[in-house]
Amino acid sequence: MSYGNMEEVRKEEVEDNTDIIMEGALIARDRVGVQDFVLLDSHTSEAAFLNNLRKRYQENLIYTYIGTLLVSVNPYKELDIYTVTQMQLYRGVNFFELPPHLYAIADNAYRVMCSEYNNHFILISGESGAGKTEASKKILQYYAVTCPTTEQLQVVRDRLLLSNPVLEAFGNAKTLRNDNSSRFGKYMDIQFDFKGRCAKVFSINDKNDWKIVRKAFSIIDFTEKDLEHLFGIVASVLHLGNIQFEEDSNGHAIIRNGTQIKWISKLLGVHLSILQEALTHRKIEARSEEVLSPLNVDLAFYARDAVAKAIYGRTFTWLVNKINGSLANKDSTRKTVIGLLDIYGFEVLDTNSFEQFCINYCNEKLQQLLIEMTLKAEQEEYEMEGIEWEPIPYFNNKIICDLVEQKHKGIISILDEECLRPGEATDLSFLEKLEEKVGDHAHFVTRKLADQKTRKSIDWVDFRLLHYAGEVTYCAVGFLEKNNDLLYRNLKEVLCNSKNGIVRECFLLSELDSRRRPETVATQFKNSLMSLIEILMSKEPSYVRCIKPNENKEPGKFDDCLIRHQVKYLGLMEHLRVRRAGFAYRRKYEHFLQRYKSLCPATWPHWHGPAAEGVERLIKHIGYKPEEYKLGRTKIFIRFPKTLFATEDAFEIRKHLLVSRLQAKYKGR
Ligand code: AOV
Ligand code: MG
Repeated sequence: MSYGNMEEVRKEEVEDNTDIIMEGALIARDRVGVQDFVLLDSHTSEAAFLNNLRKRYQENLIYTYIGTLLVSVNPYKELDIYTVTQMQLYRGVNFFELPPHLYAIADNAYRVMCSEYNNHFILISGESGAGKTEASKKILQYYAVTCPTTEQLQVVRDRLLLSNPVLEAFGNAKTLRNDNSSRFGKYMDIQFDFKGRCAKVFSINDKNDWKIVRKAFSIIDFTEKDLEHLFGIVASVLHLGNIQFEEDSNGHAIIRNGTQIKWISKLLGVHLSILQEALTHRKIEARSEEVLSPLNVDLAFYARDAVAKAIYGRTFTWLVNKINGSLANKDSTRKTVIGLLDIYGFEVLDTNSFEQFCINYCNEKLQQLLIEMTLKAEQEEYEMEGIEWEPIPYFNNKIICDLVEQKHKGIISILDEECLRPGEATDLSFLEKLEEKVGDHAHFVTRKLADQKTRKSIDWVDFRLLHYAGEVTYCAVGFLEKNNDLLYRNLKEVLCNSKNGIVRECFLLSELDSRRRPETVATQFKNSLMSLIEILMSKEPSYVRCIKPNENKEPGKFDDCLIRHQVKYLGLMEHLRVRRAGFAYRRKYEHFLQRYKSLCPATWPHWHGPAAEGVERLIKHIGYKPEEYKLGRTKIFIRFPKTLFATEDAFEIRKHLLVSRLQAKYKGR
């Protein structure tokens, strides 16, 4: 862009500073790489990409852009880049003027939201241990500290922050992949309004210790009674895990040691002998009679685990609902939101079961969303707008999502069908059905099919899915049971009559009357994913892609092979290619003109012709060069961010000028 005509509105120092920054950047570039992959000199090879990422990582520069997408590599050590001073630095600054940072992404989402009055979301993705949860917490802290808010919204945000340690205390666990692995997905809406008051600095200590969790509970409206009941539940679940069974002379299960069960009955407020009976018997309805049938040891262990899982699972849901309730904003004036999504990352453990299947399916869906909203949508838009474009090929993982979720044909449907045949179906018959129905799918392998498709051996109870992020072998054992998640009726009855208020809220008597078959776990999971995707699709996206640098949680270790694999499956190279060939920004003619019309005498204060023509006049006046933009059917496409930023700067200066003129005029009266 030539700055010729902008000089009247653009301060000299701005340019001078830019020059200094640019010069410094060039000198540093050799050592620390480029901060935006789009600026890489060489052609967009994977080697150059990795090289740049490695250089930066070794200098503790863990963030790099691809256009407006942020790539983050987990440092596995504390860096001094999350201070309040740093937060203030990123406030209101144009994207590329400072080193890449989560704060820049957060700030940018906030500013676009303010200028366009629309809702946003920040999607943080990457595999287990890549740093998603840490990133989401840092973004939340950024908003809490820097964004102006009303007192009422501040309360909601403080609660949102405080809900984190509580949810983590209940929803995280150590896994092979991550010491603090999220076992639940979390979607938060951060609400904003534009009155621009009183930013209050809120100091955050996210050490997940007990005191903080206790304190957090009291702030998010938990009473002492709630807490007593909640901790009673946690303790009872731990005791349940210690219960052992042995066989009596008839081969029936009996509880080995009476101490644990006494504690449980006390903690849950249920009758001891009824609980004992419920853990070792099953109530069967035969005609109009109810018969108690004793369980064998295996079934008793199953009942024990099922009840522990049900109590913990439902209590967690109760907790989330309670927190959501305390976050609900009673103020009815229109608010815009920035949604923050942090889920469990793609994971491959030594043995992968139904849980990994759900987690990896969820990651598959989010990858699909990202593809739909970036690679696909972007290229389709060029075509629609009549912009010349050489299509860039990419792997679309929709085929894998379909394999899992398609009605009647997908893995979840097949699993659900098997769950409808109690007594007949087994995990193995499920495996056989899979072979029969999806055996010839390119992304599905079992032992029967292994020879044709892969050389790696596979056990006879296993099936393998070729996910976007790599192959995962799932052990089919337990799939039916986990998907059904059946709790014996008499155990439910015991819990419905509990004196523990939370347990009673979680197990409603009405459930016992209902004859309707509850939805299976996989179907519930699929449905909630679908509604999440729907919510996200209605918002403007920003992306953070997290990369895990090594398998040992070791600071500073950059494992080339592991990182190359992630760069590949995250589709970062394709993203870069689309970015490099494409346009960083696009705006509808109407919006562009509305915002910048004051920069050109022909369009200010009103332009009466078609918006497209107004924009043409405007950019001619401010001196856009032909290679900097293209005009589509309904939008202007701007190739480089710096062009838009220069325009934005000019606009800001112009605005101040106009305001001060106006003020002078009023004073003069
Ligand atoms: P995840 O959320 O992506 O995994 P976390 O955010 O829990 O991963 O990160 C794992 C660990 O990496 C953290 O406990 C920190 O020790 C370290 N870490 C991550 N990001 C940073 C950072 N910016 N600075 C310093 N240390 C960091 V999972 O929840 O398992 O998918 O389901
Ligand atoms: Mg996490």
